[in-house]
Amino acid sequence: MEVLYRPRRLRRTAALRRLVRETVLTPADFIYPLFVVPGKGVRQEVAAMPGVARLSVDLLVEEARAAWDLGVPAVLLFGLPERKDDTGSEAASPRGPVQQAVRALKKAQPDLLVITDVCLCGYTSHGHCGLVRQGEIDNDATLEVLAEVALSHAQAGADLVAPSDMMDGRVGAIREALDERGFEMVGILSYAVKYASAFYGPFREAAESAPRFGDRRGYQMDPANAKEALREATLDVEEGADILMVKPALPYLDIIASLAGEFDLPLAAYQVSGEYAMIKAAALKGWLDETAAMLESLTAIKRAGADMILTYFAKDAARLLVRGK
Ligand code: PB1
Repeated sequence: MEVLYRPRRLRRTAALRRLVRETVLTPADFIYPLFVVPGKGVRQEVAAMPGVARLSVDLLVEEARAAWDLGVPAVLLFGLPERKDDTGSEAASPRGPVQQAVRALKKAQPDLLVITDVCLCGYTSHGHCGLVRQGEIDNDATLEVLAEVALSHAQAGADLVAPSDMMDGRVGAIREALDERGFEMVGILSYAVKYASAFYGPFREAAESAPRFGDRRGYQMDPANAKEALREATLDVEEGADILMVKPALPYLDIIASLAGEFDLPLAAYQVSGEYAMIKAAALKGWLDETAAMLESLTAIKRAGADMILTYFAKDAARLLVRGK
């Protein structure tokens, strides 16, 4: 039988495969999530996320600098406060761990992009992302608090704020507050399409942020819904988001592709803690090649249409891409 065309001609050697490769990862694609705690010299390993630790500001600056030196351009900060209360009042404190880390990072590494997570779940005693009134998450009351939190990050020097709460209207509320107080140049990386995912478990251990009652299905999206993602993203674009995010990533490549095709704003995807932990756990068991699985997952997320990827593998992946090991 005559072979009409031989696709294998372009797979014959590594050089040919590299020549025609359609998706290429670079360290500049990555945003490195970091957990900051009060104190000095503090490093608390997160059991469910091997290689990830909660760090005090001094050690966090070192970690961020190491990532920067490997070509990672940005970090995303999550704070664990000294104390939690029903209203998450520590979240907007200028002396909070995140606010202190922003100032320290900007001083130590001015060109590093510092992005801050804006939410209440790490600061509230009940662990929800918003204020709780009569057992319900009070959406509009939460907006005012989120705006104050975002302002405190902007005042500390954050380049972008990233609201991960999934309250309706939070992008508009934060945009208005930032503009009113002269921070019109601080951008919003919105967790526009964020699903009520089972893949956040390890993060909740790391951030001590699991909800004490109920769950997040009253504000995070139903994993079964795709069209709803377009509605959510459209709202955030109209409210002034500068970057859109889909989260989680690998279980939602269809959603990433859909938003990439529909919107012209930069698109982020978040490879969440459970995606990280799965690869780490299988590798520790000897069932998966960690490096290969990590790079394949990150390549898939970029191939689907993500312009940037939030990943706990950022430093490891950058080192592999730059040094080959
Ligand atoms: O890596 C992760 O799992 C991230 C989890 C994510 C952080 N933005 C949320 C997890 C959750 O819903 O508990 C935090 C929501 N503000």
